[in-house]
Amino acid sequence: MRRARGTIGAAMTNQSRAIILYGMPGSLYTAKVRAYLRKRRLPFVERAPAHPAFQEKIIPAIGRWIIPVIELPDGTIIQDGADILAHFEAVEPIATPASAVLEVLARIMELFGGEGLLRPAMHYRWNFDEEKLAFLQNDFLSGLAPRADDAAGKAVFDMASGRMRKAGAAFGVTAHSIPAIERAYGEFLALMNAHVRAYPYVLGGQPTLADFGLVAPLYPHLGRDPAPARLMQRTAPFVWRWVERMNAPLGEAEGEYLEPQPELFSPEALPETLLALLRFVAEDYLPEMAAHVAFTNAWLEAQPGDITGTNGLARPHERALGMTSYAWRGQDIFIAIMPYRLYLLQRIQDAAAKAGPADQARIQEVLAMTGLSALLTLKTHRRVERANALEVWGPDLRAKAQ
Ligand SMILES: N[C@@H](CCC(=O)N[C@@H](CS)C(=O)NCC(=O)O)C(=O)O
Repeated sequence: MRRARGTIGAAMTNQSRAIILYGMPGSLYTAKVRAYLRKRRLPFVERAPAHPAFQEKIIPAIGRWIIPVIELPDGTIIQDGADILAHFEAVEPIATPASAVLEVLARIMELFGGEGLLRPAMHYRWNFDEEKLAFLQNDFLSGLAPRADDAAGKAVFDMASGRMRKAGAAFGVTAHSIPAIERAYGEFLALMNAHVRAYPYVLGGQPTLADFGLVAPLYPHLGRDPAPARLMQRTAPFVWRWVERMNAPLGEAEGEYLEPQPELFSPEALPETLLALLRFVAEDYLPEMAAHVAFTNAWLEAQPGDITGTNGLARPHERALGMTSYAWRGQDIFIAIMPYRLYLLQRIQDAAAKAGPADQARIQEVLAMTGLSALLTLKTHRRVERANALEVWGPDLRAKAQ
């Protein structure tokens, strides 16, 4: 007994030196960070945002309610999935391929995963109430107000879920677009299923930014929520298993790939199943990024004063510039324009720009083969930067060029 108590005591001391992850089981961007910390075997404790320290310390530090947030043992606080991963990748990369060709592909799938799959994520989360409203309510309340009584809990859930239902509309989920969303997601699942049937991860034997981006919607919304989880198990069982694998430390969930796996694919020999996924991204998501860049450039043009270092909007925490429509799979859909997506797009372009000549040629070849060449040329007149855990505009690049 004494020994056991000692062990627990030691574990708790270790916990006080662990990273703290503020997040929720059903949160999309938390899933990216949690999977990364687990794969990397970094000790962490997950705290619900209902924890008093979130109110007392985190919100004042970052200025708004948002998850995921990590607090490092030295007190450093970081918000944003991509920035959290970048923090650890700067120490020693585990998810950023050494090959620039693969890095570009990883970052494309990271963008598509976290941002391009929001339509099916929001649709399958919020449009199956009969089957899952009780599940969602429990899930939300356990993160937001675990001690609330029924009436207070219902009020908290109604407010939070109302916000999220509105967000779905801002990503283009409407009665009109739902049939195409379901068809497109079905196509995606079939392609991803074929790929991970043969390989444990998107770029081969190791998880990269591609997998961490994709797990963001594919675990909490699409692989864990009742109705879409069954759809995934039934129609794409290898994707479901990949989701499970993404939540395990590296080495613990690859047993079915009997042969030793190459760390990552050779950029010269990319499997057809991967190229098919990239072609899907070109068809499904490239038009949305083109709409983002076109809208943003017109918006930047229309700004009267210097917006450098700010988001140019009335409130510093606003995350959308406005709404626009564009043609997606033969129908006009209406979407919010989010500078955060440009931030991730820039990272693809930066990875391509720093590549040597042979890699640049191969990057262009692969992107041309998959219909994604425009990803390298779609640029806004100002870069999106991050300051104080918010997206802000960098200097006007045209002014500098003149
Ligand atoms: N770019 C951010 C997005 C984070 C985000 O949107 N988090 C959601 C939960 S998954 C949230 O906190 N939403 C609260 C709100 O918008 O009020 C990241 O990657 O961390």
